[in-house]
Amino acid sequence: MTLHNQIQEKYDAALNSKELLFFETTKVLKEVDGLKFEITYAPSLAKKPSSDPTMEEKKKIKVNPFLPPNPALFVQDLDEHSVVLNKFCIVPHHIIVVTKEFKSQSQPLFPSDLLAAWQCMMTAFGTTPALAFYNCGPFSGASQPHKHMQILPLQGQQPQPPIKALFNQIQDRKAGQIYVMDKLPFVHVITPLDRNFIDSSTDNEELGDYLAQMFFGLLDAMFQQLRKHATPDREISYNFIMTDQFMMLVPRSRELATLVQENLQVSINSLGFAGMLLVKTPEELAALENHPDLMQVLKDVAYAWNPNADVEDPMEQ
Ligand code: B4P
Repeated sequence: MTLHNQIQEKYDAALNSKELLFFETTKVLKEVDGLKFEITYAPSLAKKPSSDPTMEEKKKIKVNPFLPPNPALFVQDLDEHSVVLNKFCIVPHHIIVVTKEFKSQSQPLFPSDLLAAWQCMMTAFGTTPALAFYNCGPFSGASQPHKHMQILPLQGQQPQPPIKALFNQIQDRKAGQIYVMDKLPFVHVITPLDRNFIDSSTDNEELGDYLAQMFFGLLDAMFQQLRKHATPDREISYNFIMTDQFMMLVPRSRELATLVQENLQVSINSLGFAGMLLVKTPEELAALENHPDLMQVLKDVAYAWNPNADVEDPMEQ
């Protein structure tokens, strides 16, 4: 049976047995600087038990939902990873690719991680495009300290994440080159992937090595940008986004964005930097809908891009 079919079967069974909780949502689109942000409002998610404790408290409680995964949510074993259904999902068939052995969510992604994520992204949802993401480190929006990547099918009106519109504006982009996008007011790096190489590769080791080469090149560039634009005073957390076209990294300064006027805080994970924001209360929804500049919300939890840091930055587009 294909991974796609296994996910569908397992999802239906887990939903029926209530081992998997699906939360109804409504969406609001809000355009800022060419980025059509998608704000997802999931009111019943506010009642999810695991959304209460902080990551530190969870570490103390020492409940690891991925070791072992709940059999009702387990889909398939890969070499070093297991594919598991997301217990708390707002997008049907959302999967999590977890390491079989405990590894830290503060580690970078290695060839086997990236290969597993890529292969799942390509096969888990049939022809529906997908987005992979990794919330790395304590300020990244991650709630589980066991290493896991997440993969979402991109259904509905937008078959690509909103950030793709800005990626498309990079002139004469070349696979493997690292770019920054001048509409984003925070430190980030993005690189197009070489689909000709990937699609012609028949060797998993070669493919994993290629993806890791792109990832570590990007990580190195992210640290270079960070050194130029900020003076981080804490361990570096970051968000990673991968589609079938590109990889992107954003270093994080904090997990919660403060919506000052409303005196509210919202948690932002990697999806926020793909242009997909999640809110759980009407107050949070109103605050984001009425916010004069959603880019500032992202900047608040990232590191500000200093336009004077290096005017001749060769990466700038
Ligand atoms: P993390 O990387 O640690 O954290 P997260 O994705 O930010 O989700 P969080 O746990 O903070 O939940 P939130 O209410 O913000 O990922 C942990 C993953 O493990 C999550 O996917 C979690 O649901 C899952 N999980 C926890 N316990 C589990 C168990 N026992 N078995 C299996 N899986 C378990 O967000 C809820 C969900 O909505 C998350 O999946 C989140 O990624 C997703 N989401 C957030 N923003 C979204 C958006 N804009 N669009 C679509 N989905 C979005």
